[in-house]
Amino acid sequence: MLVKIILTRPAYKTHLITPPLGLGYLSAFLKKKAYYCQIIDGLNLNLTNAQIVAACQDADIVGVSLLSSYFPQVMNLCLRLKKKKKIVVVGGPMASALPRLVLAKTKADFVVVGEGEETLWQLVEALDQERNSKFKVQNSKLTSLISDKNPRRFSSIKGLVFRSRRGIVINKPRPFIKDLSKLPKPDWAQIDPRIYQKAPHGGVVKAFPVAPITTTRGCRYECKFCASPKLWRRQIRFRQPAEVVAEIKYLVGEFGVKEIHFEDDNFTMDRRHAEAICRLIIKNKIKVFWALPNGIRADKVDRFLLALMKRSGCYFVAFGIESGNQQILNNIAKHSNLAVIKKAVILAHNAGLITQGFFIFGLPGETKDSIEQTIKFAKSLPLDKAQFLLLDIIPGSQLWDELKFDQKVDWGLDSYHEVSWLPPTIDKETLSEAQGRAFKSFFLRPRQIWVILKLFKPSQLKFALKRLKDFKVV
Ligand code: B12
Ligand code: SF4
Repeated sequence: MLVKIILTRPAYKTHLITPPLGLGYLSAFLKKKAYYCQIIDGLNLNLTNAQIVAACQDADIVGVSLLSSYFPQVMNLCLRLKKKKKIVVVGGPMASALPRLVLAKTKADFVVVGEGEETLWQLVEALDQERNSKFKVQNSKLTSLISDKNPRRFSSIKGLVFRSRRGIVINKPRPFIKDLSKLPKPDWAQIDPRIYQKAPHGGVVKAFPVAPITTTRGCRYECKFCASPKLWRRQIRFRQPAEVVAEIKYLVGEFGVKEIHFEDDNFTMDRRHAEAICRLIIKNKIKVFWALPNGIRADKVDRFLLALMKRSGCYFVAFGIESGNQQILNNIAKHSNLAVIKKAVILAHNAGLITQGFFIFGLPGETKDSIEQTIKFAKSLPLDKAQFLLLDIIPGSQLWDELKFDQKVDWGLDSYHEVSWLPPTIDKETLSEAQGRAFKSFFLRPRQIWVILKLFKPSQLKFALKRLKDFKVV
């Protein structure tokens, strides 16, 4: 009997809605293994959890993707799905960082830690086999098995976490997929870039539709506020540049994609990798704009690479700068320095790229003075855009562990807009008002107003206004 898998994520308050690449990869992998898989993107379709549950009526297994900023919505969705006796699997960065907590709070049957493709597939196979062994002829729904599941069938699946009669079982971690070429390209038909709102990552776009792509998995660095080091164990794997460019070609040809957003942790981590992709885009004469809205490290660019990026269609690059105070950069193990950052932003600006800087207030060691230094530093750079966020202690980050945040977290807080932890060096009022003040100080300058008017398309103005309100600029 056919196993029907639905992959989903709930709606939550955000101004960023992009095709869920992770779900696209999972769906493609399951389909390659001949399973029926459907993606219901509750966020893009703006569905209530009740509507998602109704749409999952015929599903045997429901997989839910989880980032920490929408944990309350995921808890609610999973509890509803469990009421309908679905087999529920939760995966994604937060599930990987806190599997026990996620299993307990969501009442899901399984949590998948890390890369999901192989683990989810093996789980589906195991569930299917379990059913076949128990219900040879008649029946029926996989769901009836779960209360009585045979732990041995699941204990060999690396990366899986589940409940058995003896308590929570955490299987061995799954080694990373060495060769990313083995993965089929995401199931683009189900996360069709054409049906996504005009509110992509980074806010700025030159042309729609926009498709997100990753060309690597992981990052070698160890910044304390970031989840990547724990998620990817500081290892990085690269896709073949030719395969990346073939995917871009496919997206342009089949889906009319006009712009690509590389969502790697650091697209330029390895110069040769980035360079090869640029050269292949040029060689294949692919007419596409591209951007780096997720931010790259400032020490990973040079004049020649930036010029090549521009020639191949890049028009926008964001830098993870974090602070204008060197001691704070040291405190968070950023391994970066202000002079290098300044040089990189100037080079990118001179190469004709639109530049954005990401800054975080409230990092360890933050004071009233360091906030002023950061604002001053941001304004001293030829940045077109800047984002000033309040530190969010995210599951999987070193800060989360150091501060023992499990016991302090308030899942209801608005991620990056509300103070979630207060460094002893600053008071809450100063920190809370810093974000709005920094945005105003940065953007309410004639050059920046002009830049914003130029950057946003009329069709995007609704989203731009929403963002300005979120960031307390207007
Ligand atoms: C694009 C992106 C976004 C996009 C879209 C996210 C999306 N769901 O598609 C947007 C801009 C919305 C976004 C927002 C945020 N992001 Co973000 N984002 C990314 C980014 C750059 C790429 C994501 C991606 O497509 N990866 C590629 C795919 C293949 O990987 P994946 O999605 O992780 O999926 C794999 C596994 O996680 C797993 N998996 C995922 N879902 C499921 C579901 C099931 C059922 C199973 C079994 C497995 C599974 O299997 C997949 C395939 O291997 C990552 C960094 C990165 N390079 O991964 C950060 C990252 C995911 N973001 C992160 C954060 C923190 C955020 C925020 C949620 C902030 C917050 N406080 O939590 C904000 C939200 C702000 C807001 N209010 O909206 C963290 C997540 C940490 C965490 N503990 O949750 C990351 C890892 C960055 C980092 N290094 O710290 N983000
Ligand atoms: S912030 Fe960037 S450089 Fe630092 S660990 Fe995370 S992904 Fe790597």
